[in-house]
Amino acid sequence: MDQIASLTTTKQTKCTQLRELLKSPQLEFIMEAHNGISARIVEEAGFKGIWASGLAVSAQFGVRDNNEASWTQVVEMLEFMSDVTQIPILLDGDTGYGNFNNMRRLVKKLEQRGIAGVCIEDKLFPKTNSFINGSRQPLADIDEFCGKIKAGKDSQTDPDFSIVARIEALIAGWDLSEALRRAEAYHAAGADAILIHSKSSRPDQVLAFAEEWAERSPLVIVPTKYYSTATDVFRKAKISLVIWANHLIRAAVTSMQAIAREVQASQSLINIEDDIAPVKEIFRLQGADELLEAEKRYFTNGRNHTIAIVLAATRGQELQQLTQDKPKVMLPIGGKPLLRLLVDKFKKLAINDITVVAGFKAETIDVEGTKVIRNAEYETTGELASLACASAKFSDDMLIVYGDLLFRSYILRDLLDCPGEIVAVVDSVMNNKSVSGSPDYAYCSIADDLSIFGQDVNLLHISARQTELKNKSGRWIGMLRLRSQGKQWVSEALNELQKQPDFNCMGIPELCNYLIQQGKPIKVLYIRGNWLDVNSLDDLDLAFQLKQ
Ligand code: SPV
Ligand code: MG
Repeated sequence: MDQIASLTTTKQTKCTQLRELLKSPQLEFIMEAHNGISARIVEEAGFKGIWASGLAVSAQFGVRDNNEASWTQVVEMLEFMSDVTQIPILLDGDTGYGNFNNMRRLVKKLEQRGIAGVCIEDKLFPKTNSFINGSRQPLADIDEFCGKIKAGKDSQTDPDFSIVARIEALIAGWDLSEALRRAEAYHAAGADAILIHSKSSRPDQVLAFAEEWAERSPLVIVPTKYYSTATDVFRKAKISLVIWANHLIRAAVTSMQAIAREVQASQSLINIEDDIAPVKEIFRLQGADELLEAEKRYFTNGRNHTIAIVLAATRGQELQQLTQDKPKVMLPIGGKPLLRLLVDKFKKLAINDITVVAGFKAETIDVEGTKVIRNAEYETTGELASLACASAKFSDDMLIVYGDLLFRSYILRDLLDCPGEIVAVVDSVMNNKSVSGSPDYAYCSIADDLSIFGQDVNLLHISARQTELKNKSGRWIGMLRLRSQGKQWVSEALNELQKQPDFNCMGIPELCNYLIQQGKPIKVLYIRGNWLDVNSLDDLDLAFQLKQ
């Protein structure tokens, strides 16, 4: 039942939400915001609505609260505020920015920008903030102001858009009866609520008004000056809505002044860094995560958001002394670590989400633009265990690559273009001199016909050992590409293989063979040379040539 109720609430338009706040039998509160980020902060704090304060919006523009910012500039800002929040915004619309005609256009534009209501005050354009020489400010003619309210009400298309009429009589030095006379007239003209404003430091004026008004319509107050009044007093007086009108801009000013002074004086950031929001918090408030998610969905460059998992847990014992204090992926090739060269190849093709599974001397793996995951059991486990360590990173478009691999960029480009749920890159040049180490022979359904057009070839088996099978088609180079279904197959296979006693000895070839046995097709992309895996000192020299 509760669930149904909350579902209905979330479907309400912003106009309806504001109207319900005004009509709510309990005391409600809205909080000032003056731009997009402060609007989000108000919403996150749990407020049910936002007061787009004229004072605060002017102040954040650095101008006075005297209609110096044009109404369209205000509406522009409102659009930012409304776009990033789900709660209703009540605009402090000053005097309506002109006569009845301006009011008509204002209401129309506010509705178009998702604003739930507007509060207009019975002063003259251009207005001055009520707390500056309030008693010297002339009030609007009652009939003229009623015409503005009527014009606004007649212009709205959402029946729940609210117009709040703000009475400045008490501010301007008139008495309670004038305030009530005006309230009565504005109510009759169609105002959805009355805002009674006071600059007194005590609540007496508004309480007296509330008593006389006797809930004829919702009553709104702005206790900026009588802030020390206990909130329960407002509750008892049957006030509908309290506006905390300018406290976020004031908080921001205090904080910005203190930080600016400190940085200027100390010529350093060291004293303030811990006292201000981390940059990450700004990103969060801006909704950066949502954009990353959206990029995965929409920004495909013709393909999905490809991620790379680099297996780099082994030391590279064959390289002896060189890998005593670092794994071979960190060996410099022409001044750059091998892993850096690999990462650069990825980055060149906009593959920026790169996870390295490290093991031996993992702490020495320090390549900008990569995330390192550790396989703590690297000494007793193999490639599949390392791959399983990265399973949380698996995505619908991913590469699994050995960390000691170097190749010309076109190989990766062609792999990204190659169809198939799982694609293995196979070098059909059997006597490739630049390839050392124990080869992973690939046995494929069709030999490389050297055509420039892709052949439809399936992998039948990979073996590091010579097998009886004669029809070796080439060597798997240590690079796989998985799409969504392929990723699913690999995840399931890892789960199954983990149950087997020899899981810790298994490498990617065993995974491929298992998948093939399960009837999952692995497609083959043939290449002809132009790659190497670094296994020996000679390879390091060759790698230098391939690094470009
Ligand atoms: C505003 O927030 O701009 C207001 C309320 O009009 S007050 O400044 O308290 O008059
Ligand atoms: Mg104002």
